[in-house]
Amino acid sequence: MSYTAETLQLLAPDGTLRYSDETDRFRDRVDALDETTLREFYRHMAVTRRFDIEAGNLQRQGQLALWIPSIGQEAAQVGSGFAARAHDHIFPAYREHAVGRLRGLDLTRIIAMLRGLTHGGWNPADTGNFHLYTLVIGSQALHATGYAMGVRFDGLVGTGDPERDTAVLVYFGDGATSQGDVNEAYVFAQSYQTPQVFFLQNNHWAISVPVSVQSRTPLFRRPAGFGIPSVQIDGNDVLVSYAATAESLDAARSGEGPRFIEALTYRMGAHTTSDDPTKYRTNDEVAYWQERDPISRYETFLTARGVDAAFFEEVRQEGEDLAADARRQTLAMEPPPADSMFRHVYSDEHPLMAEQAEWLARYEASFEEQA
Ligand SMILES: Cc1ncc(C[n+]2csc(CCOP(=O)(O)OP(=O)(O)O)c2C)c(N)n1
Ligand SMILES: [Mg+2]
Repeated sequence: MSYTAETLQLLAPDGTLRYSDETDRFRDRVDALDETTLREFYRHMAVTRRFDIEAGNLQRQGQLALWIPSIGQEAAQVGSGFAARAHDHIFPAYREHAVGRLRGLDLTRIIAMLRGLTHGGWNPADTGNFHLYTLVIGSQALHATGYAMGVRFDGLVGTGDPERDTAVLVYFGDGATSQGDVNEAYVFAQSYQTPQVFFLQNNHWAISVPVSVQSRTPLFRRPAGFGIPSVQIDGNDVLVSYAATAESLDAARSGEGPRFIEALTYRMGAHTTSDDPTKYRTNDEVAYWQERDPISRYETFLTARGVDAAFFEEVRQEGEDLAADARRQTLAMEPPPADSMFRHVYSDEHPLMAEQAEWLARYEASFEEQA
C-alpha cells in the first residue's frame, strides 16, 4: 500500500513544493512558516536520525536491552509535533523520539528506559506534556481520549482564548488500528466530541505483518464509520504533516471534535533490534521508500530556497555532538538502588511494599553470607 489519489502531499519526492485543489487550503499555514522554523524542521529530523543510529549501535554493543528505531518516520513526527502548542498534551506509542525531543525530552531518558534503569522514563510535567512511552499496543489511545474528555469537562475547549484552548495528540501505528483499545477510543472520542487528533503513522508493518493484512480498506477510511473526519497524508513530507496536523488540532481546540490523520510513511529499520526485517520484506520495497526519504527530500527543498551548505554542515556536527554525548552518558549510567522498584507502586508508603523491600534486602544479603 503506497500513496493513493487521495494522499495529500505538498513536497514531492523530488523536493518541489506544489499545491493542488485539495491542498490549497494549507497555503497560508505554510507561507506563515518563517525561515528559522523551516530550518528547525530539518535540524530536528536530521539530528534525531543521527541519535537514533547511535542508540542502535549502543544496543548492538550490549549497552541496551533493546532499541526501537524511528528512522524514516522523522517527517511525520517533526511536522505533526511542531503543530502542537506548548500546553497541548501528547500521548506517544514508543517510536516517537523526534516528537519527544521537540517537546524537550532528553533522548537519553529513552536509552535509560531501554537499558532497564527506569520503569517509566520521565515525568510528563518536565517534558512539555509528552507522556510516557506505552509498549502495550494502542492502550495510549484510551489514555489520550480519557485525558481529552477531562479537557472538555474542564471547559478548556472552544473558549476562543489560544492560551486556554487545549488539544490532545495521540500517536499509534497501523498494527494498533486492529486493537480494541484504539477502536474504543474512537467511540468515546466521537461520543464526547473530544478535542483530540488521532495521528496514525502507517509505516506499513506491524513487526512482520504487512498493513495489507491489517485492513482491506485504507486505514483513513475507517474513522468515517465512527463519525470522525479523516485525511490521508504523505507522512514523508514534513510540510503537509505540519499543515494537516495544525488544521486538525485547531478544529479540535475550537470544539469541533476529534480528527484523524493517516500519515503514510515507512519504517526503514527493523521493528526493534530484536528482529530481522530481511526475513519478511523485500529489498525492492525498502529501495522504493528510500527514494522517498523524508530528510533528503526536504534538504533538496531547502537548498533550492537558498539555504547554504554551511547550515547543513552545522546540523551534521550537532548530530555528531549529540550522538557522542549520548554515548558518553550511556556508558556512565549506573543502575538505581534495587529497592527503588517499590517506591512508585503507591503514591504513599505502603506496608506491603515495605515488607517486600525488606525481603529483597535479606535475599540479596544471603548471597554475601554464602560468599
Ligand atoms: C497488546 C499488545 N499486543 C501485542 C504486542 C506485541 N507487539 C509489539 S509491537 C507490535 C506491532 C505494532 O505495530 P504498529 O502498531 O504498526 O506499530 P509500529 O511498531 O510499526 O510502529 C506488536 C504486535 C504488544 N506489545 N502489545
Ligand atoms: Mg506499523
